[in-house]
Amino acid sequence: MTGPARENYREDVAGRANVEDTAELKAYYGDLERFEAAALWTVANKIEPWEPKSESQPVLWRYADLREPVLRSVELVSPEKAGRRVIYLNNPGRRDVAAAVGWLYSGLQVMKPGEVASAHQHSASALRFIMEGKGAYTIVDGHKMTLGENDFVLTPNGSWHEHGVEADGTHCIWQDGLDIPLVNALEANFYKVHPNMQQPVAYPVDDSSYAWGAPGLQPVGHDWTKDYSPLLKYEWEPTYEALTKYAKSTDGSPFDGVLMEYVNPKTGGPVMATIGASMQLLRPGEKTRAHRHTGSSIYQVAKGEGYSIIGGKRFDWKKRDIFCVPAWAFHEHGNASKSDDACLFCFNDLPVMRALGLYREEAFGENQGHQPVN
Ligand code: GTQ
Repeated sequence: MTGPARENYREDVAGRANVEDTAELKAYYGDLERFEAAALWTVANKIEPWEPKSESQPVLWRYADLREPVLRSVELVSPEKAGRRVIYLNNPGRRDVAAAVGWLYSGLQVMKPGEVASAHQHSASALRFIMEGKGAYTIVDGHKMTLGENDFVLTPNGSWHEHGVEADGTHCIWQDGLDIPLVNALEANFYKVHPNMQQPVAYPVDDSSYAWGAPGLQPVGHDWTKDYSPLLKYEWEPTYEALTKYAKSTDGSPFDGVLMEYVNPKTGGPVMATIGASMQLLRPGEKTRAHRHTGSSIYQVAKGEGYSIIGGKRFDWKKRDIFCVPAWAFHEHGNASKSDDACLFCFNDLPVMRALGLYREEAFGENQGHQPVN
């Protein structure tokens, strides 16, 4: 028989596949192949690992490395030609699906004053986290939002959205986060360009935050009929204030410090069906314990400096750096400063894990028995 040797993933553990290759079996596998079929026992141990095995590597993307190349793209391509001028984060283990980690995509988008990107919609859900610049805005289904540093904005799946920078603004850079790889894996991705390339602003600017952004209060008689969150922009100042106030009343999580999730005020649940987001505060000198969980996360340092140990590797970070935590990788965080707090913005696919009944979590040193016993 010609062709590449067929792989046979054997394990010498009771209950696992362990069939030796014989000439007769090899011929049999060849016969099956002709009918687009194969013997499960040759791949069972691979497709049913004892525990999740992420293809993704832990990566730190330093802003000091990326800022210049991102700005250089402004001279090299126009948003008209590029569609969107974005430099995306390409995890070495996930280049085939353009993921930053797991099934999540992320990129740095840059626009100069007066530029606008064309309005579009897609089945992927998206968010932005503003890194630098003045005058950035996003329009989502007619709701225009002005954006400043560390503001977080949603562009839910199916919504018409576009981004721009006002003529009197400065160069703006923000992080995009999308579930493009997931939606492509599910083979459910559609894309449309707006028929007029741009959409009209249909409501007072920042109306979404004015109506829905007050903590603990909701507008009465406001008929919100869309299935996505009516709050589309989460500003930095109230977020930081909420964290510092919460820090006065809690020891925080041993794994995450003082952690708050951004929520859809209508449901109290995650900001989008497939993407969750949070901001966490590490107190001066705080070091967390290590844990791991299913689901992938991408962090951006919103404030301060420190380090994270991810899958046994140490990454030292400072403001605007981005790093990822692959599924089921142990991770812990530390604030390097003895006097200032540090804040980490995070987005993740935990809502998918939870909705599908796949969420699992484990503290370091408390192995719950996923390993082979012999
Ligand atoms: O603006 O919706 O970085 O569709 C990649 C794909 C941003 C967007 C990206 C996108 C967007």
